Amino acid sequence: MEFILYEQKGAIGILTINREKALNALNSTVLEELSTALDNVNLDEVRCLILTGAGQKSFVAGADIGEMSTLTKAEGEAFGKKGNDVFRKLETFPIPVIAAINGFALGGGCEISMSCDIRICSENAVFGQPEVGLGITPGFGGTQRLARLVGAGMAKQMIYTARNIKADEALRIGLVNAVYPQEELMPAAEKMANGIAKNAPIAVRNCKKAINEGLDVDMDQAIVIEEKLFGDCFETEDQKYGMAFFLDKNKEKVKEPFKNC
Ligand code: DAK
Repeated sequence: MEFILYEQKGAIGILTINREKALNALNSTVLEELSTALDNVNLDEVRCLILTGAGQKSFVAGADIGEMSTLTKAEGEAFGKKGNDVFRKLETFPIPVIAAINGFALGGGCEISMSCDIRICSENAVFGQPEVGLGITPGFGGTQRLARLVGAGMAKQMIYTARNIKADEALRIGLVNAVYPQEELMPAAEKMANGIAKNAPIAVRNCKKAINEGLDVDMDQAIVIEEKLFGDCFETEDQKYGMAFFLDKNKEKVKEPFKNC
């Protein structure tokens, strides 16, 4: 692939958007390759993904403005669909995805991070939705996901003013979970990913589904979704092993990795 790097490290996978010269801006090729890379993740082995950008300056500086500048209405819609499809693929990807935001996360960059389950960033990270300054609305889910994450008032302020915010403010408003010095970001992301990967995979996947699907419906329906996914964990090898391990009073016993079945 031209713009996507993928590395599997045991039970975690690291996807890197590798278009450093353009600050990892999302053009059509990046979006297509990202979609293919997600399709190729070995879900029998990989239990958590990390998404990051190449270099130390930018995670993703947005959709490619050069490519977008000449689009017709129909082409703009097609570009938007391509982006939305891949963002949705990330959001509904069966295993958790951590965005390790290593610099600029503007426009489509902020939006792609919001399609991930968890966001952590480096101290130099900058977030913003600058679209209204370019004459467009956030088109990759920004108006929807930002409001759900940080509340409508703060999302409206960020989107209407097109003002960028720094890492500390992103932390304060709950857009990211933690901020690290640049050199500590990937080790922290890998540590978190490995921590997730060691838990029962079916249960983790079901938690992701329950949280995502439950947030889209009212509480009565959400509880039914949770019940179903809770029930689905029973009779799995992982549930039997996890509970048997707890009930076994032999303190010398070492916990085996979960088998994902
Ligand atoms: N697109 C294309 N190239 C970009 C880019 C981008 N978004 N951001 C940076 N680059 C390129 C620059 O053009 C420059 O290329 P060369 O001149 O070296 O060839 C190179 O990356 C380095 O950038 P700078 O020289 O500008 O670096 P600085 O450190 O001076 O500034 C910056 C960094 C991040 C502050 C600046 O590059 C910047 O403001 N970039 C644009 C940020 C931005 O406005 N991003 C939002 C884009 S709008 C839609 C769906 C989604 C969207 C739209 C429609 N539909 C539903 C249709 C999404 C829209 C967006 O994301």
